[in-house]
Amino acid sequence: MSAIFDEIREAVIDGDEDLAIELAERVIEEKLDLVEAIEKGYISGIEEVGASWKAGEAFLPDVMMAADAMKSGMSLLEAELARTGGEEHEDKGKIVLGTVEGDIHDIGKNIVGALLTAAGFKVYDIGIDQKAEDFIKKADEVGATVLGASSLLTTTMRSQGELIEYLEEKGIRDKYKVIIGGGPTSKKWSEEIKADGWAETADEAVDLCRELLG
Ligand code: B12
Repeated sequence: MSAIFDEIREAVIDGDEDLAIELAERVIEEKLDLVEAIEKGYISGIEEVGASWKAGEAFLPDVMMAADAMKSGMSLLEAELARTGGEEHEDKGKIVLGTVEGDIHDIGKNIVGALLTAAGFKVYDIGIDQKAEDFIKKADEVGATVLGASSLLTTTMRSQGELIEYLEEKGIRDKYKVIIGGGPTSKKWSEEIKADGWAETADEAVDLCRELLG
């Protein structure tokens, strides 16, 4: 069974989108563990590519192709997770998740979304480059009480603080729990901007939401 997870990992590393999709379809068809496929296949692959880039061994197009392969494959598994896991735990809580304004990185956010969905939360992903207003608009529309903001750039981190300032200005800070994450963020930063929580990894993000919504 683990052979297919290795194949997924390799497909992501090679940036082979068609294969990444085909393998996701096989995982669903063969009723394999969806979370295991995400973690041991797609996440493991993209981590490897990220490390290669950091070490100067991969180029930007390689990273983009790998990200696209991961995204396409994972989107099928996420839909399946929502279909099979969503209903029985639908009372666990609603979370709006997005990448802040000016930032287009979404790999980490997508992983967080996938694991939260797998844990039984209802996740509304508003995508990349999102303003404070966009988070709140979606939360109001669906009745979500947690806002999750991702940032991967030191230049866009401040938008996480601006989201909280916006809530304060509108007098609705108490309506929501704001959690943040992403490469350059830290517990110290989350305390500085008065966020309700920070997580270093997607697993920790799940624990955090359990604490906040439990
Ligand atoms: C992939 C990547 C890209 C891809 C993005 C593809 C995509 N669809 O996301 C592409 C090639 C498009 C890209 C573009 C750019 N990038 Co880039 N990119 C990366 C890279 C290699 C990996 C990031 C990543 O996906 N990591 C893997 C994921 C799993 O980790 P993660 O995001 O941190 O998420 C985890 C946790 O942080 C947490 N988490 C994440 N979000 C959230 C949210 C919540 C609520 C919670 C609780 C937790 C949480 O859980 C996740 C899972 O465990 C990093 C380098 C690196 N090694 O980090 C650079 C990096 C982030 N990029 C960088 C830069 C500079 C750029 C560009 C500006 C480059 C350019 N000159 O054009 C542009 C940005 C354009 C923009 N406006 O956003 C810099 C940022 C430097 C800085 N200090 O600000 C980095 C650090 C590279 C470097 N060393 O210089 N990039």
